[in-house]
Amino acid sequence: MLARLTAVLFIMISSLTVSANAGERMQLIPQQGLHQFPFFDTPTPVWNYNGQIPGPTIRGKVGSTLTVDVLNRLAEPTSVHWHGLRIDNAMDGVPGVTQDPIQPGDTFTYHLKLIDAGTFWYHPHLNAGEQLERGLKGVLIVDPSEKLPWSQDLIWLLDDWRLQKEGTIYSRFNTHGDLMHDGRWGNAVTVNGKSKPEFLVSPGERIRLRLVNGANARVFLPTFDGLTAKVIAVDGRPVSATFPLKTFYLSPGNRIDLDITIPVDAAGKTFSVSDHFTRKPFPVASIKVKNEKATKTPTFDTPTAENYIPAAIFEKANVAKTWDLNAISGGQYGIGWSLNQKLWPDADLGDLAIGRPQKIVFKNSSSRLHPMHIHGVFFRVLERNGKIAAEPFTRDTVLVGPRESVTIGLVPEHNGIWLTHCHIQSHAEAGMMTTVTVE
Ligand SMILES: [Cu+2]
Repeated sequence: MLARLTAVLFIMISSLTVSANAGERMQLIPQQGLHQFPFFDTPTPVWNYNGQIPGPTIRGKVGSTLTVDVLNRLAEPTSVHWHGLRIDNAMDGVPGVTQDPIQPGDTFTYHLKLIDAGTFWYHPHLNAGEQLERGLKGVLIVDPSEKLPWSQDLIWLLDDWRLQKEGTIYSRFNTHGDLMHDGRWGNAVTVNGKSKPEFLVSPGERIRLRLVNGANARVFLPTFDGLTAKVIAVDGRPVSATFPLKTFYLSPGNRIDLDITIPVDAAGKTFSVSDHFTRKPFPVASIKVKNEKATKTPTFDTPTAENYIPAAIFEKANVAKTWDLNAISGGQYGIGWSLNQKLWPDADLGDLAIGRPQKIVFKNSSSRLHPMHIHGVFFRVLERNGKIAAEPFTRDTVLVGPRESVTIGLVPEHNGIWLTHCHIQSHAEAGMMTTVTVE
């Protein structure tokens, strides 16, 4: 349906980001607004931050504290969660767990001490299926103390929308279909709010490309045709050894940072970036090389994590919690998504000892996808279906496939009550949430 409406607009984008400076105070205003999609003649009513889709890119320097005043101009309560940031529990943005909802007209001030340099993002954690889907999300970058001489630092916030012919967002959320399946998958994919944008580069450039999956439910499996993309960071932290991007399941919440050198002989070429997760691959964006003389390729080493949590420390670690993921009947929608047969807020909670290596097992007894996210910690995937998984990186969100069992290892460092949930918003709202208490 939408393909018919799609006029392929090539939009030249050099930078879509508006930044807050390190250590500064900024205001974030969730509000109603409009966004012009290329599929329609008139703008679509959305909810946004500061009048922009996506919300402003917030940048701060590692070690600094960012102060964000969130003034709620929506007609309903909201909150802001800073996905992946290890911050004070009270700043985590989860109503009912770490704070009260921010009522319409009220302001809540978040103080974010930035301890990890990397790619993060922010979004509401209340009525999240609807609030994210209507457009409330943005990227947060923590810059290292010394910047590397990348030619360009590109941010692609991947998203999808369920749009109707008349140019509006389909306004029924958590439908029977969403709940029975893998949540709300849209019919229009965007990068930074644009359809199939084209990014301009020069031959010889070395770019950092940060991919953020901000979709409610859609998993991306991005491929770069003709370019070598090296993964240098996952979920906001450097990998312990870089590797070429071949198959990385970028599930809702995940981020990957890529190191891409544009070949010096690529002048005039266009490289397509596609998604291969669904049966029918489709183009997401493209990288167009200017028809000009090659620039000198910057040479430098990207940082690697010095085995932040080596797999060996988990050999004797105990399993702190096993959660069985499955559908049960009940809850406010009739179909509940449960952790150990319990639906949030009547949840089976977890306890983790601070500073100690521990394991958690997510055992998916269902035939659906569950990208499981734990707030406030990074973890390492140790096993999938009982087989050793040697991922050379940590994460904060892991896709647990149908009937798959995933064992993770973690060393929690921050006290507090941290939400743990499926990042498919419909599943989370239908009960698939719990907490781990770290003390
Ligand atoms: Cu799920």
